[in-house]
Amino acid sequence: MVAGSKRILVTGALGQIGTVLTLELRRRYGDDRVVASDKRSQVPPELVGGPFVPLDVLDRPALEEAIRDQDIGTVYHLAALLSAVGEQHPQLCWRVNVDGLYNVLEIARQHDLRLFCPSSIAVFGPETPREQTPQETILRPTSMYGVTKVTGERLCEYYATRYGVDVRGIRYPGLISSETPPGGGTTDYAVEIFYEAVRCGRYTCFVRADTVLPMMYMPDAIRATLQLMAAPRSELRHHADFNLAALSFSAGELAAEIRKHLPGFECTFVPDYHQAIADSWPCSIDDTAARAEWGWRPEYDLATMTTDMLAKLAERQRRGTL
Ligand code: NAD
Ligand code: AKB
Repeated sequence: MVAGSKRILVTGALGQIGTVLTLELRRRYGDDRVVASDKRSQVPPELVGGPFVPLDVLDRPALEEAIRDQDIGTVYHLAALLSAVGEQHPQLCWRVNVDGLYNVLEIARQHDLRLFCPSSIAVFGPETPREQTPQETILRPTSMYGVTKVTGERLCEYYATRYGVDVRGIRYPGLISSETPPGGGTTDYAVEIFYEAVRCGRYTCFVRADTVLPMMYMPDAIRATLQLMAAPRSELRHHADFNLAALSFSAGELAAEIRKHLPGFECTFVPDYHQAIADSWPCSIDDTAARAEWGWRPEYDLATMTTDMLAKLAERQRRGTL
C-alpha cells in the first residue's frame, strides 16, 4: 500500500530481497513511483527501468534529503549486514543494522512515513525452544546479527507505541531465491546448493547434513511482505516482530530433493564457522499470530520450491545469466 500519492523508497535495494521486492513494487505501483537505493551503485539491468539513488543509511542528512526530494511516503528498509558477514565485522554490523535503523525511524517519526523493517529468526538463541518456536519467547541470541535484530525489534516497538509510527516487520526465515544471490548469511547454503547443482553438479555444504533450519521461497516472502503492509493497522497487535513459517528441512533432505531432479548431483558436508550460528537458531516456527492478524498462508513446500528453483536456474543458464 502506498501512503497517499507519495512514492516508495527501498534501502538496500540491490540485495537478495531488495532486487525482487523493488521489481514487484514497480510492477504494482509503476516504475517511477518506486525509488531504489543502496550503498553500492552498480545497478543491475533488471532495476535500470526506475529511479535509483545511491544512499548510505548511516548518512542521515543524505537519507532525509532523498526522502524529502523524492517525495517518499513509505520506506522498505532492507539495508543491513547478515549473520555470517556480521560475525566477521561485528562493529560494522551494529552500526548498519542499529544506527541505520535508528536513522530511518527518526526520519519516519519526523516525516510521518510508513515503514517495513525486517527482523530474522536470528533473534532467537540457544535457550529458545527450537521446535515450533513461539511468537513470544526467549530472545537471547549469541550472534552480533541476532543482537542487532532484537535491538531493532525493540526500537521499532518503541517508535510504534511512543510515537505512533506505522512500522511493520517479519522475522524472515532463510530465504531461497533464483534471482539475486544471498548477501552473507548462515542460510546461504540453501541457495548456493541450487546454483552449484545446476552449474557443476557438485556442492560442498558448510553445515552438517542433519542441520534443520526454517526456510522460505522468495515468492512467498515477497507476498508476505506486501500482504503485511496492506493489512489494516487496526487488525495488528504486533508490529515489527511477526514470526513467519513456510518450510523446515535438513541440508541433507534438501540435497536429496535436488537429486530427484539431478540424479548425478553430489553434495558433501564440511561444517565451518557457520555451524555454530545455525545450531543457535530454531528448527521450526509457530506463525499463529501472522496467520490470525493478517491472514498469512505459505504456498510453496520443499518439492514445489525445488522444482521451480531448478527450472528458473536452468532457464537462466540457457540465457547465459547464471
Ligand atoms: P543483502 O545482504 O542481500 O542486501 C543488503 C543490502 O544492503 C546490500 O545490497 C548492501 O549493499 C546494502 N547495504 C549494506 N550496508 C548499507 C548501508 N550502510 N547503506 C545502504 N545500503 C547498505 O540482504 P537481504 O537478504 O536482502 O536482507 C534484507 C533484510 O532482510 C535485512 O534486514 C536482513 O536482516 C533481513 N533478512 C534477510 C533474510 C534472508 O534470508 N535474505 C532472512 C532474515 C532477515
Ligand atoms: C542469515 O542467514 O543471516 C539470514 C537470516 C536468517 O537472517 N538469511
